[in-house]
Amino acid sequence: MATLDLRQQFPILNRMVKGKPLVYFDNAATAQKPQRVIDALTHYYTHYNANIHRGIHTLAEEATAAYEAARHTAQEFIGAAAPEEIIFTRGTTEGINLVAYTWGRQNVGAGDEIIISGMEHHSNIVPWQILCEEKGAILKVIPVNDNGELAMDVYRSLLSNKTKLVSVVHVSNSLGTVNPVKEIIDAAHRAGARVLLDGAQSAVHMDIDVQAINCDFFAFSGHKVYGPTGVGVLYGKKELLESMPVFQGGGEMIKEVTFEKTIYNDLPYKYEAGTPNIADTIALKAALDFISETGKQQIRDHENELLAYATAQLQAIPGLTIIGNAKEKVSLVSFIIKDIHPQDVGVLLDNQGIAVRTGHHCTQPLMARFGIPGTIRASFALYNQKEEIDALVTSLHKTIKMLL
Ligand code: C6P
Repeated sequence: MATLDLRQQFPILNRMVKGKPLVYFDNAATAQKPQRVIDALTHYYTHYNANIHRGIHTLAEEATAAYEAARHTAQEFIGAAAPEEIIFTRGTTEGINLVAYTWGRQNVGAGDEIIISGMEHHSNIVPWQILCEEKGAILKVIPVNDNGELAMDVYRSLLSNKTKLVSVVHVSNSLGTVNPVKEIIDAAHRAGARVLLDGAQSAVHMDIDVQAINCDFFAFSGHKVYGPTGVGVLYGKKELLESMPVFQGGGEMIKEVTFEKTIYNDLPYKYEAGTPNIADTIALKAALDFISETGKQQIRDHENELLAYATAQLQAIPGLTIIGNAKEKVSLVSFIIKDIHPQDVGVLLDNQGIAVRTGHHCTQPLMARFGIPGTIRASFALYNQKEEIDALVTSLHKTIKMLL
């Protein structure tokens, strides 16, 4: 893959940090934006800023058309059957909460069970805890083995006719593990449960086909797929979305309001109350087009190469331990170095212009499972290069000398 050509499309990668060229390895937190995404935002505000679905004037029609075009692109990007199955949200967190507050309230009762996994992000733990507390339901957790993989035999034994929902992360943000979601979904369906996939980390790295894997819900965030912050997608099977109660009330989600009764709008507008994030949704389309045009397989090949290279280089550093050695991983390496605090490493790397994330990565139970407060996480994107991994390794050697 011509990474140099691709890199040039990301203006931020030209900047210096602390007098050094920026090495951006915090892509799992948020990815950088190609010029065309930045341009889509400016173009909207410069030429056709208007509220959507309401006005009959030219600007409103142009904005509505661009917003709905983004829905079609998102539909194609994840292989949904219909545009009505795409609900625009603020991000993965809001998508999961939407399902917990609507489908969850309607379908989970006292004594029912929800299964999550030991490697969930807090946003796929807390909404279910809130629901379980409210309803008297029980939260069950699939354990994680020493390699950072799910204990699938235990998972199967947790499933029963009490299981109402299995909500698991597709790709772990802290370990990089790719979970066997088809197997998880098929087993859950056999037990009569629904499945939500947290796609926050998978959407950018993997080919997503929600119909082929047959998940019931899939949530992802725009900002991790080279798009803007503040916009995300919740996919739901049409018959489920149709049968669920509404989430927020307000404009746009209604057909008719009287003081006696409100008739709700059709999908997908039923779940999009108020003026949505029009500009960022339009720019999300530019990001998804960018990924599709670049080619997911090409991106994956390049990222796999970076992962293999980084794993080998990092493993060779004395005292460094990689946390998460699953057979199937995306391009992300989490590690600790003896008993050095990850934050100290992060600060010293930043002094060399290298951006990594340190800490618990919003997965405190997972860190507890490994008996550590946190890790240093280097996560790679399509624009990263082997030379940058070399820079990381050199800086780590310097850092270790200073701290040990
Ligand atoms: N993980 C990370 O550095 P939002 O904040 O709604 O866009 O995404 C939440 C979220 C949910 N699930 C997973 C697996 C995630 O990785 C994230 C976001 C970032 O790992 C920020 S904590």
